[in-house]
Amino acid sequence: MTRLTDNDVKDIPQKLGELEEFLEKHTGRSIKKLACEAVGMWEYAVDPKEYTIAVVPVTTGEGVINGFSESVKETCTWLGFDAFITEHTDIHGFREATEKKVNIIFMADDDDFVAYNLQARKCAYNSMSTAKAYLAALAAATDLLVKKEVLVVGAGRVGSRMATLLLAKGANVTITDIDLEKCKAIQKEYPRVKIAEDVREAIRNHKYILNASPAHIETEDIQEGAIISSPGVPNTFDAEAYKKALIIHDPLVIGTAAMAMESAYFSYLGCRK
Ligand code: 2YC
Repeated sequence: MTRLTDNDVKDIPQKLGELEEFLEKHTGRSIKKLACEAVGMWEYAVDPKEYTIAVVPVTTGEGVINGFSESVKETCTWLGFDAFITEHTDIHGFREATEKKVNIIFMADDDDFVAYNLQARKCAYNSMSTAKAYLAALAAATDLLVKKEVLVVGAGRVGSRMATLLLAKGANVTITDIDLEKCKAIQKEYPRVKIAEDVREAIRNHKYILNASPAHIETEDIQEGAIISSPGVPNTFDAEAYKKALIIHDPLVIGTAAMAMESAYFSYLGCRK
């Protein structure tokens, strides 16, 4: 999993308004509405004010990313949740959250990023929620995906989820990755998924692209008027690329918003294992 840097997240809280305006303009959705649509929930099924969310900083592995917990907390607050960052980190922070009887705990180490709903005893996962959210953004920006040729760049956790979700939306899906074996594994499971062996040629041939890879997409390969929904970090699109195409990107907010809505929705659905 690609790890965010302090620089990626440092100004997320003060840029939430700008992201919301961008999404309203290009997808017709607020961050909250897009997140709800992504996870298949009715926007008014849950009242975020009724949910308390604790964000627990985790110091394992490569350690805390400055601004990460703040960005997660501010995203949840933006959605209307009562969110805070625990005073303590790691297990002590987890304990603090449980003692404060929160509904949802957000935690991320170097391998996983989850939103655990204590009442429903169920997790929302960043890779799945992000895949759904960026797919919903592409669908909203292109009116409908049925029968459209969509390219998924990257056959990792997010990309493979995007490919299967796209099939369910009736799109014609092509997947590409420098690691052909990953593409073949997906095609084995979902024979309708086409494989493009030449990544750059695939990008030149597609107007609709879901970018789930950290790899750089060359501006010269991007079609005029392309729509690229891109959770991939680092975001290496240059000004020229933003002129040629509609590029929907943010390093953390849209995925986190989908996690928060999905996790809260588990309570509404009365999930009980
Ligand atoms: O600050 C902290 O608590 C750190 N332990 C957070 C580490 C997050 C590592 N994961 C990532 O940077 C990426 C994000 C794009 C979301 C999922 N993985």
